[in-house]
Amino acid sequence: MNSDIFLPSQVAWATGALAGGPLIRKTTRLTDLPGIFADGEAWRRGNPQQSVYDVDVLGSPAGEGALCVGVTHLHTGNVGDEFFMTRGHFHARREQGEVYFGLRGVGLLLLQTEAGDARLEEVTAGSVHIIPPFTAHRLINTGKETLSSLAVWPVIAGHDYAALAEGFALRVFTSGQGFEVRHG
Ligand code: PAN
Ligand code: ZN
Repeated sequence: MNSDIFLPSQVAWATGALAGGPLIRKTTRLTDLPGIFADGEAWRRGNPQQSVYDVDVLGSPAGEGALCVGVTHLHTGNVGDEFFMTRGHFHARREQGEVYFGLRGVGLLLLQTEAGDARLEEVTAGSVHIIPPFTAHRLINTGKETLSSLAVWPVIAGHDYAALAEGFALRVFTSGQGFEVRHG
């Protein structure tokens, strides 16, 4: 009798598709991202209903010590010359870190300290990103396909979006076949 053995949830590494458990999906559309992109006119001209990214989260863990597992699917596209990106946030509990894993596509993980120092890490299938405590984070899709990234974070971390109302210190724009990083 194997009645004590449960089938766990599954992630398909090639696509980031999660299966085998209660899943909550949150879609963030262009209309949900006012003031995020540098070119406000281009943002207004875009289709407000266009999905920029979907986040699938497994289950609803609760309480100190519990971990959330989620996959972000950041679609390809741009607003003006700026690549699609997530809103980005600090954790409300600033001391809580997170781990991101690249699964599909190519892009950048923008990290920024509370002092405003920013840096970028390349995200590719198999990349591992340890987001330290006290560090804001945002994904940017610089590629031609959806960028999918698995994340694990403490449920108590919470999300503080307001602290970045002024935006991050770096922005990433299209440049020929590649990208260009600009300050401010
Ligand atoms: C991720 C992010 C996800 C969406 O699960 O929440 O990529 O980005 P925004 O929350 O900035 O819209 C995470 O970092 N959780 O803590
Ligand atoms: Zn986070």
